[in-house]
Amino acid sequence: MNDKAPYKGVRTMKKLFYLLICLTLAACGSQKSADISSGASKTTVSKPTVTLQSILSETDKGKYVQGELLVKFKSGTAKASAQKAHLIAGATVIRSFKIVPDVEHVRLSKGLAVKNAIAQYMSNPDVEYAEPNYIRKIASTEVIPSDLYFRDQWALRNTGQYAYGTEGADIDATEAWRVSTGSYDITIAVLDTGVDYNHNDLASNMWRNLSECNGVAGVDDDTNLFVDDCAGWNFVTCESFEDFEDRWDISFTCSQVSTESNDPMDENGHGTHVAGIIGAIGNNQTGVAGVMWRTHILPVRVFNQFGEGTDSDVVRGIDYAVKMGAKVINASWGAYGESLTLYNAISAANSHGVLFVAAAGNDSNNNDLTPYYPASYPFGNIISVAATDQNDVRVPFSNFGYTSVDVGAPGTYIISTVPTSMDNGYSYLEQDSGTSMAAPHVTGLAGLLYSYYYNFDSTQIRNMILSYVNLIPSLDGWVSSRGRINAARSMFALCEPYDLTLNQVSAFQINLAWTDIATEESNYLIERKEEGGAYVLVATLGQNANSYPDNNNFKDGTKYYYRLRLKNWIGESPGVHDNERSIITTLNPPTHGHSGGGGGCSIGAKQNVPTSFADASVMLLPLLVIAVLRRRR
Ligand SMILES: [Ca+2]
Ligand SMILES: [Ca+2]
Ligand SMILES: [Ca+2]
Ligand SMILES: [Ca+2]
Repeated sequence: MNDKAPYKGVRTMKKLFYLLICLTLAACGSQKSADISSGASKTTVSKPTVTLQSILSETDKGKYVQGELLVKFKSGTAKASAQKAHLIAGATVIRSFKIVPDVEHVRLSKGLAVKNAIAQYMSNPDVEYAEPNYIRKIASTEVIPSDLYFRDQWALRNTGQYAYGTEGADIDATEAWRVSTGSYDITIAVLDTGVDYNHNDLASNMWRNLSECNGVAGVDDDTNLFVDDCAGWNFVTCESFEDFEDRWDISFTCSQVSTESNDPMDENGHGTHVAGIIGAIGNNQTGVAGVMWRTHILPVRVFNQFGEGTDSDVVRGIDYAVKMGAKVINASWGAYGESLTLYNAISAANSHGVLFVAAAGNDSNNNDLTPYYPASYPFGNIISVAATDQNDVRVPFSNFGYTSVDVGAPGTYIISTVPTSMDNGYSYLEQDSGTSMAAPHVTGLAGLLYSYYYNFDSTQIRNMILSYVNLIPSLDGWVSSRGRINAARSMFALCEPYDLTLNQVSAFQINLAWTDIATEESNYLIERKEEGGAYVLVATLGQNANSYPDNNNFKDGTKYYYRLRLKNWIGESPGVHDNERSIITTLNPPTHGHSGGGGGCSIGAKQNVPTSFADASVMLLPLLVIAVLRRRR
């Protein structure tokens, strides 16, 4: 008896121990199956429970063919019963499938909505399910927005769809949008005829001075010396110029004096068209898509209803744009005659790091010989833009200049927003086409680049645009970069990998692996930090690197972060937060074939923190039981 009691106790303990081990394994096993079912490589899949509700809720998510269904009858359903079901729905069978027996592809009677037909079939006890014939498409490397007129925006994606265009003669916007579609943090000033800030394809992308919009009328709430400047500012002091011809000369006077105001509404159309090219709301099933789908456009009205303005008004506008934090100023205008005041204003914008994108002009002029201003000022922040057409040919009337014009961009047959009062809000605005429409494509790209390479200055953004163009013959010798902008080449130049994985293989090594998607890097920079610490550079690799074994004396149970940055002569990528990964180290990381964890329940790489933590605590349970057992003995 004396011997038996402790023996029985130990046996109970052992039972408890095995039970816990089993529970542990079960926990790991369930974790594993949960991981697999959420991943791509499904092995065994339990059949989804089909209800009318589950089918209808799926129906709302996809595109499908009107007037068709795929109907599955329960196996063993008599052919006559199936035919009767079709008869009730007024449907005819198009075909059936060998690989999925009992499924029939049916055509519905005219006017019967797919959802109603599904409900009808699902009420039949012989029917296992009835579902829409969904439309799928090839997995694409492009991002195609839903905007109604996007198909006409050849400048962004040219499939030869417009005016006998050439497929591929575009700025590759749909590929660039894989990296970024813009950011509300980027303010773009449109110095122009104003902008229709109420346009429904622009409104939510318009800059707002919130302290004024929510402030007191008549009071300069943000003390920027402009009272009630909620939506921008109108600097125009002359609404109409009149010319007087005398014997020797033509002189101009203002025939309709106006006073500046807090209303930058566009009365011409030009400014709204420019704004839409830069930043019409993208993917909203409405109108057009801007190069930036989201941004903040600051309307600075410096040109009157006839598209004319003076340097004195323009300079005030530049001052305002700089003061209100614009990253880029779009100047789709200019003239001959060098103004020192305009020179000084753009020089000041340059010293504030503001990029100045200027139209090269529309007079077939060589700007190297006869400068056109502001495009021809020699500042490092100016990008001077010539116009190309839908066949990647320089527009004949576009100004050029091998030293003074920088780059080409699409400028003809450009559909964009105009004030809602004109042409129902969208127009090609052919009377203004050319470099006026080319410049905002470059401005939009600058904004797109700023939204990803947020650490870059105006010189670096300018270099990213001018260095990664598509060389085109009709610009060779005509503009300094010899090419037309390419948004994808610029955006992907130093693009950080999105799929970094970490795998601890020993106490001294963590392996890093990723896909190299950057196209213009000279080096990869591997950076590591401990939780709460600062990143340190641990290695510099060459171009196209995609893995790295990080050897280090890792601390046990410590969270390490990694990120990859890329660099070349232009600069170093920012270290985008989304691309950062972390791992918690373990003293004895599981090696391949290790059985202790059971059921492939491994700790470490590719798992999120809570999962790792849960696994760790579950695995500690048996140790705890052993400890208890030993103490009892
Ligand atoms: Ca103010
Ligand atoms: Ca106010
Ligand atoms: Ca739109
Ligand atoms: Ca690469």
